Amino acid sequence: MGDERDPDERQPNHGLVVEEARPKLKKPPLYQVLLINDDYTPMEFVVDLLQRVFGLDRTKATRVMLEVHTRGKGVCGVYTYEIAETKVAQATSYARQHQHPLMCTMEEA
Ligand code: TYC
Repeated sequence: MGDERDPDERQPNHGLVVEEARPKLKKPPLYQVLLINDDYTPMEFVVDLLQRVFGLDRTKATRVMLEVHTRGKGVCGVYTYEIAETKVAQATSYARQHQHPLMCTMEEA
């Protein structure tokens, strides 16, 4: 007697190798948040801001502040788009509340 099963059950893939589709999880683009130097914002205020907004310890905050002061700009942190936007908004708002002209921007890493 013959095999009565459905042909698809006997050879479901018809001899083809079938691979699972790989889950399409793309890494999100990352953005550097930058401080830009100016001549007016006090150094101590910048160090304080880097600690409050970017969670840096005092040593790292001082290092970033001096990088900005001497080279014109420096990286405060690297984040996904919406986190970076929020950090820029928080830093700018905090500086304006204290009447400082500090500039904070973001760019794709
Ligand atoms: N250049 C400023 C000063 O001499 C210090 C400063 C550092 C300002 C970093 C802005 O993002 C900045 N007081």
